[in-house]
Amino acid sequence: MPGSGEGFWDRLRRGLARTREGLLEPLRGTRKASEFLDRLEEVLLGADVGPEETARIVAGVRGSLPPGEVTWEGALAALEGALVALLKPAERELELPPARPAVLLFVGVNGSGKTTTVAKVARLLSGDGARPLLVAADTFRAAAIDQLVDLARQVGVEVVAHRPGADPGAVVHDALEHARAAGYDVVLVDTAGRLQTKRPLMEELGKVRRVAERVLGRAPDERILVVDATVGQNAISQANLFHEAVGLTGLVLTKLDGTARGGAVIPITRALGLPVLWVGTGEGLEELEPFRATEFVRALLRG
Ligand SMILES: Nc1nc2c(ncn2[C@@H]2O[C@H](COP(=O)(O)OP(=O)(O)OP(=O)(O)O)[C@@H](O)[C@H]2O)c(=O)[nH]1
Ligand SMILES: [Mg+2]
Repeated sequence: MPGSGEGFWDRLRRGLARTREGLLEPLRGTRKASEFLDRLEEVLLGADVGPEETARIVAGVRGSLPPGEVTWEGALAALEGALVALLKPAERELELPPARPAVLLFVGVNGSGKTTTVAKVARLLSGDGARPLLVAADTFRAAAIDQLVDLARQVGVEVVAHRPGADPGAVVHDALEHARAAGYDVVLVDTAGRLQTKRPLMEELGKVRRVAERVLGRAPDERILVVDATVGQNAISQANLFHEAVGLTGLVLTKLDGTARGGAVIPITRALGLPVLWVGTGEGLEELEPFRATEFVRALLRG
């Protein structure tokens, strides 16, 4: 199994390998600051960093490079500093509120990695000694329910599920009542990514949020958008729709291992003003890392 026995650092490094190669290979061998900056602009745009943030990074690097000849180490250190400065504000660790159960709602487009991420987060929370309960609120496909039930078994946590086609609001209602009565610490709600029925997805998600408000007297504590990093900057327009429906509080960026466009993390978090809680670096259930700007950038550049 890829990733087993590896630490956080190894998984992150491996997960970012494709982005790293795309970013650094074209820069190697540059001697002049001006040449480095020109090539840097090209590779950042190619890594889906976006024009605005690319300009910001290039300006940051220019400010800390001596004019004329540069060493590879000096150029790398300047780039590292500029990237960390940009990403630091996007760093936030999950903190569960004192109220029990805490509720985390996971949303996102079809195939972005929601169900897998729910299981990965449950695994992390169990490891920290919390008692998580999963909720199969993607009732549209039987396979979606089976997938969550199967992952829950692998992670060793409980799951509440209804029949396929059931009302997602009703599943969430039952799960929250059960979690409260049985003393669960945290409820993780997996939702549908696409509905081909008459029920529009955003309306349904809004309803799930309101059910939680009715049962708990507050909105789900986190409304987390799961974003597939391989779609790059397209994620920004998707995110706006989900933000309108549930009021997002954070992001998870998945499939960083499968893309050379990991640079999209920069425009995505900046455009949305949302923190990144975790990054997914593989299909394995242990392949989810908390997002820390310094380590992320070091793994990206130094591998
Ligand atoms: N390589 C890689 N694959 C991932 C990662 N996260 C999820 N996947 C894979 O992406 C595919 C879709 O994941 P799901 O968790 O089913 O996605 P979803 O958002 O629940 O999909 P729907 O319920 O159909 O909307 C699966 O094959 C996962 O194994 C990741 O970080 N890296
Ligand atoms: Mg799913």
